[in-house]
Amino acid sequence: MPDLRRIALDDTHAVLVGELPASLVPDRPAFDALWSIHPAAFHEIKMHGRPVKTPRWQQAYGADYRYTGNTNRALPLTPAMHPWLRWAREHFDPTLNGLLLNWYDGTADHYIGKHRDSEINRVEGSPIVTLSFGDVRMFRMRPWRAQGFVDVPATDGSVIVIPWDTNRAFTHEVPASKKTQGRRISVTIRAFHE
Ligand SMILES: O=C(O)CCC(=O)C(=O)O
Repeated sequence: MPDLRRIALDDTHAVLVGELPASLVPDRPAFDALWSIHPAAFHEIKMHGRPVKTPRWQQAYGADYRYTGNTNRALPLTPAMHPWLRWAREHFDPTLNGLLLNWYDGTADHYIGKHRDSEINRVEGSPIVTLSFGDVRMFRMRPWRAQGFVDVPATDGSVIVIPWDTNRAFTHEVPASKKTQGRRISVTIRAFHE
């Protein structure tokens, strides 16, 4: 098990935070290569029945992901992605099988709004593992339908694990900020039924 810090959100819920081994953190050329494969178009979701383009690029790999009224059709994993999935399966849950990448361009104010991850077709009890590369951004946890928040810095090479029950009780988001004008890529890893 990697060294993980437990950040308590209330009496029973927490997120776990740690670091990827340095060998799995992309160096600058590898980061640029990963950045270059972001989709040309923004993924479309449905909000209140209307099509809305997500304010960041998103692409599923390995397993389709259905959320907010649409399906993100998966591409095959690239060679760079296999070691991340292998590592997450070994340390957190062997059923993890799908990646969703998010590309955030700080100069374009990219963000993800508060949400709980969809449970459609996900393996009950499995965690969401998020790897962060590039510029630091805040990963904000809020209690579902209550006030307050906890910010967890998502630094280059960090790992944030959201257990199943925490995703039910807390939303997460990555807000835009004038202070963060760089590029960030998140690799989010989930377990889906085949
Ligand atoms: O980019 C992140 O760290 C969060 C991504 C996220 O919340 C999601 O893919 O559901």
